Amino acid sequence: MRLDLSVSWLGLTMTNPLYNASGVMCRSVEELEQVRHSAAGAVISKSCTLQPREGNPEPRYCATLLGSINSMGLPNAGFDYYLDYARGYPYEAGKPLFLSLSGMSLQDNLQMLASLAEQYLPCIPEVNLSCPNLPGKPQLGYDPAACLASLQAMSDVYPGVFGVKLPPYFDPVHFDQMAGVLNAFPRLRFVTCINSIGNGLVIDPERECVVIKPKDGLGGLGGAYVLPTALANVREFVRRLPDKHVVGCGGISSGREAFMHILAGATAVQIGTCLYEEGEGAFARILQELAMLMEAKGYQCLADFRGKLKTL
Ligand code: YRO
Repeated sequence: MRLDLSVSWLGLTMTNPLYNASGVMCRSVEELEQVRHSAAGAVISKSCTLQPREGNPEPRYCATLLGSINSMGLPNAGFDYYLDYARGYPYEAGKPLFLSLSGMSLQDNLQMLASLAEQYLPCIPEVNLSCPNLPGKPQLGYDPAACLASLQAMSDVYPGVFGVKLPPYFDPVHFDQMAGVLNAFPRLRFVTCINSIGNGLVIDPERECVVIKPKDGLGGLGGAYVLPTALANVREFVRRLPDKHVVGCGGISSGREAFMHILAGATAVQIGTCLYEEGEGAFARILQELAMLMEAKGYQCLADFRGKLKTL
């Protein structure tokens, strides 16, 4: 039986549904090239700002048995650096490039999108909505009215297809409100669920101490901690965004979790914590495990089970 793991979406083809989560193995050209030369089906760059940033003091990432916590503080080489990478990107090779944008203000996001728009580069923007809004306000992703206004402005300056990276939501009303906002933008063709679960606190009882330095130890959670939240967000947005794609991100460390995300309706899936811990060999391993699982179940392509999660 021949397996077809390919994904066709946004007018692009990926040989398989796996790629890196933005933030992991994608800050330097060297890292981006590691992902490009791996078994991954696409590449996404670290969220960038107009100016390069050093990010927060270290330690700013820590892995535990169940996942990871980070407060990186948006370390990145600056928009122009990733633009240069996109300019030289060998698009023909069939491994799409996504460029993650996370401006320090709406004005910055508009400037980056306008710049992208005039250059016709072979990459698709994923706007990180976990970006600072105004002091005293929550992150953009947790302020639907601000999202609506920002997406309107971004959609006005950028004439192409784009996506957004969403934080996790925990209330049906918030799913409904966000879906209402997102559905107002037809060129917003995909949403990636989820960013890390914000402001967790990992404690080392031996040292009686936090494990990362920024924010007195608070940071975004990833890995096994977040899998059920990620699956819920994928499934709930798939239900509410019938004309868009949902990319799954959160808690994938083997073929089984990749399978669960696709069963929940994900078109493609991103690997964060597991990639950070294991390196780019994770793509070939997880892909092989997904293929074995599909074979055992008699599925020949992803569409055979995508979104087919059963309820009781
Ligand atoms: O600290 C980060 O760079 C970071 N970590 C995450 O887990 N998700 C993110 O979106 C980011 C960048 C954005 C922000 C959290 C620093 C505002």
